[in-house]
Amino acid sequence: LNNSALPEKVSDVFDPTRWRVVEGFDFTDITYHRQVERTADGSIVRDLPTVRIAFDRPEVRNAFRPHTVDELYRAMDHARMTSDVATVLLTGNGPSEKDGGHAFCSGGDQRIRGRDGYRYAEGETRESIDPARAGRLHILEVQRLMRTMPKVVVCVVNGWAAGGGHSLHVVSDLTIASKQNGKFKQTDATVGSFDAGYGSALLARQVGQKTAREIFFLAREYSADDMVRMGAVNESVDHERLEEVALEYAADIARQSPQAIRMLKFAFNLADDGLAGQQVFAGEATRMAYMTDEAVEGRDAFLGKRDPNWSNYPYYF
Ligand code: S0N
Repeated sequence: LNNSALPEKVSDVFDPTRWRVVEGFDFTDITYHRQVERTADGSIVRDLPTVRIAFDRPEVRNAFRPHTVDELYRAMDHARMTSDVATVLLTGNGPSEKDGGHAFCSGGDQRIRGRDGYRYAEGETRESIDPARAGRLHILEVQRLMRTMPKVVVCVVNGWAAGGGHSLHVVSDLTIASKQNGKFKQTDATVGSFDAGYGSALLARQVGQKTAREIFFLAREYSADDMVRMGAVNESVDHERLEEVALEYAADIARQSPQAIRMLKFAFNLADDGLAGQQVFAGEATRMAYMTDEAVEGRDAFLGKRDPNWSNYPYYF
């Protein structure tokens, strides 16, 4: 690989020697890196099967605006379609230069939330705004992509996970969090918003109904250790080791069968996702069925304009 340049150190727990910037994007609100193996002199030997997508607005505790969500979706979708990527780490850059605050993501940017449901950038008005780009609550599209992509999404909570940021960690497959700086607070109701989909219903699956209602209704602050006890976080990790441990998770995931991982992910989702979950699981099952001689016989019989011969394929194994 030619581009062996070390990327900028975007966070206090980011080790530039382990990553390269994914080329072809011009992101302003997020960063997108691919894990690499380097020689001692820094040359890249090969790509490894993990990507790191990070909110990059530490001055607002990594709150997302519509443009951030557009970028997040594009990076996630690129990771989805990169066949040798097994794991997506979703995290936040920083800490903030202004006050040193650590953040994973503080949810929707409240400064641009209009009363009409639109999100206004500075100088924009109801008349000038493009409704197709401004009004959508499309973080929910990112949630669905995280849920349906055939890769493991690990939230690496380096600081505040609040509001819509809290919901992103709930939707992810696994969460690890900084013992010292990971803080969880579901502030949706405080600012008059509510994630009445995955953000609340899945949380209740993870921690139980009473605890989920407490988290939303009281909007209190919880530590990484609290969240591990409740069952919503897999591991609380010393801050300086956070991304190292995330990469250990990714290395373990990469040792498993890709097909088994995605079938398991979709199986874990199936009951909660209803028919949409069944559709995703069934799509994989159909793809696998196409690889059998039996399915090939059905196709060949149709193309050969003859009746299929199923005699070699038992009804019971
Ligand atoms: C995260 C908190 C607890 C951190 O507190 P701390 O450390 O005391 O820092 P602050 O001084 O409060 O913040 C530092 C600077 O960052 C700005 N800032 C922080 N969060 C946001 C934000 N979300 N939007 C805009 N700015 C933010 C502060 O203003 C401050 O700036 P300066 O220094 O200039 O004053 C604390 O910051 C906090 O509580 N933040 C707000 C958390 C919140 O309420 N988020 C929104 C909750 N709602 C959603 O996320 C919507 C959910 C969602 O997206 C969604 C879900 C379903 C359907 C649709 C949607 C949708 O709306 O799209």
